[in-house]
Amino acid sequence: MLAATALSSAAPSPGRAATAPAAAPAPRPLLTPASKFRDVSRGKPVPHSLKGDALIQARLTPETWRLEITADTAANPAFKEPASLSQPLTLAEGTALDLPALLKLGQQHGVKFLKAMQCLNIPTPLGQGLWEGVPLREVLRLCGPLRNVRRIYYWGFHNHDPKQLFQSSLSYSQAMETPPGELPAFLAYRLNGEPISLARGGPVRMIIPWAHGFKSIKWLQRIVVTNDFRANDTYAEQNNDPEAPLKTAAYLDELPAKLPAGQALQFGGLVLSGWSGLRRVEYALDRAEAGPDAPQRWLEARLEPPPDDWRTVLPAGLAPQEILGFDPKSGQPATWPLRYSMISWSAAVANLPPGKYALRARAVDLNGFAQPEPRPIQKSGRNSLDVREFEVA
Ligand SMILES: Nc1nc2c(c(=O)[nH]1)N[C@H]1C(S)=C(S)[C@@H](COP(=O)(O)O)O[C@H]1N2
Ligand SMILES: [Mo]
Repeated sequence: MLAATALSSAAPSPGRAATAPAAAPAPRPLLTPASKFRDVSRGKPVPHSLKGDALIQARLTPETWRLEITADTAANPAFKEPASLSQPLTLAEGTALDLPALLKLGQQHGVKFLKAMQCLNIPTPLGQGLWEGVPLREVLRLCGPLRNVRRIYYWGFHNHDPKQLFQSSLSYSQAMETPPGELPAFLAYRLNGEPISLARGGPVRMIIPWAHGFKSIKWLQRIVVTNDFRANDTYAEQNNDPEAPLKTAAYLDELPAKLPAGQALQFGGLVLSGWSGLRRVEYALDRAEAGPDAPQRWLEARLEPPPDDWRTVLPAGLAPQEILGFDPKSGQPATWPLRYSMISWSAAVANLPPGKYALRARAVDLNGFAQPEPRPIQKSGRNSLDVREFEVA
């Protein structure tokens, strides 16, 4: 372990400033431009590569988009009583929901919030957006009284090929009820103030605020209410926990492999506030020889504060008061970071003696659990500790 004097959280302290302090990493923009999200899309061809008539046939243009909502009536040993709904919305009967009708519903029931998109299986977040849409429960209400529904199944366009189906599900209660301060499951049609691009799953995609990306089905076209109590998620077939909520996790940016002696090391990354919230981010700097099992001295890093003026961050014309998770009076975020969103963190160390080092970072949640606790099973959401090795020469 290193001498305490070699370490400082935040900026190097004045008396021990490094001779050549490198600039602190600039915080990442809070909103990722739609085109800069990392893409996770199945399909051959991937739906967002379709063009012209193929796109129209796929009903993936704003004019042709339709959503069907039906009940699951196929014989099923898991049924106690088959589910039914009073008013199915179908293409055959010309009752399927179109985009103008969904947007109209949004004028009355629309929701907006910031959410990080994060894959259960990829170690870095895919992007963060301001998503807008209509709670799933309001869309289900269009179908009149539902009976014997225990789960909601949904999927998107998949080239009319059952083998390409990528589906997901929620319990009926998850769709209909929202605890205070929580965010509802919803059908999104805007991202960062713009219509959702085809690449991001538009015209309409499901967004499940508390979940990993696999619940947020893109190119949404079908909802089925069922009496089956089981999750049908395609992701469960690959040993993933289909009910896993977003994990609180810190991510460490790449570092230069070599650092001249006497220069301060500035570092940082992103931290995602998941299901269990975020208390702080910590880092530990050790001699590389010490190995991962050596006792580590964890020091607190600096978290990016909320912006002074949200109007410089949000799409034009949007007030923070309108966004879920913000205090409707003050326009300030009710928690920081906002639930299911990510911010930047940073720290610096000065005066490192020459040698090889290993830098680790972790998040500590609101229950006091340090990443990757309390659950070590990574197939319920990757949150293993990031390590970066470098040498001071
Ligand atoms: N229709 C459809 N929706 C999908 C997927 C898919 O392959 N097809 N991938 C899911 C997974 S696993 C993730 S992590 C997110 C990624 O969202 P993004 O591509 O907008 O970053 O989309 C989800 N929605
Ligand atoms: Mo994913």
